[in-house]
Amino acid sequence: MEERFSKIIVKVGDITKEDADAIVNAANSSLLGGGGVDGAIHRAAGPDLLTECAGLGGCPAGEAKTTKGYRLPAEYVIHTVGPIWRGGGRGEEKTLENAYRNSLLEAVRVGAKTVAFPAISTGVYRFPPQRAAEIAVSTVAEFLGEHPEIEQIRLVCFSQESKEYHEAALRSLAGRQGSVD
Ligand code: AR6
Repeated sequence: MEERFSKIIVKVGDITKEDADAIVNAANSSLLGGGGVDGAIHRAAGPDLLTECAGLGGCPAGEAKTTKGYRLPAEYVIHTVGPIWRGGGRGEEKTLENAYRNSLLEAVRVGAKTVAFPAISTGVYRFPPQRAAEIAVSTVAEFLGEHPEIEQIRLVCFSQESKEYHEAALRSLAGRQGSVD
């Protein structure tokens, strides 16, 4: 398999436990905390994370901003905001792609070489999880092709079903690229 695909790890886990250089938070545009993975990250990082987030002035959907990781094993938290699914006709797919891509640009900017992502938008924001997994895998694979300095991207799924969607997307993409490269 091409090297960039072998840099993508798909696993089931709790992202707050990941010892990556940076973990990505599926936040909302206020960046002031919430439920789901956002709540878990704030609980594990401690209150200093909220204090730093409060000074960032929010974040539009598809963009990303970085803070320190405080009590987390990760050095940085990259906060991104995925799209709220409203049927697919409002640019949701492009916004999700932008959330992955801009998070990775933040990782490059701060020098993070290992980055862990949750399945952005697939919880409270209701993005269909199979399509979200395809976008996650294709966007991070493309980015790895452009940025060899990133050593590993972990797609940390919260269920076995989510893991299977990501694995299938990775197999399908690696198979397709393998036949043309
Ligand atoms: N580790 C990894 N994945 C997790 C964890 C965890 N500890 N906890 C949940 N997930 P969601 P969204 C999964 O709802 O859809 C917040 O309130 C979860 O199973 O956290 O982008 C924000 O403040 C799902 O697959 O994020 C926003 O208001 C994925 O993480 C809103 O939710 C994303 O689910 C963002 O919604």
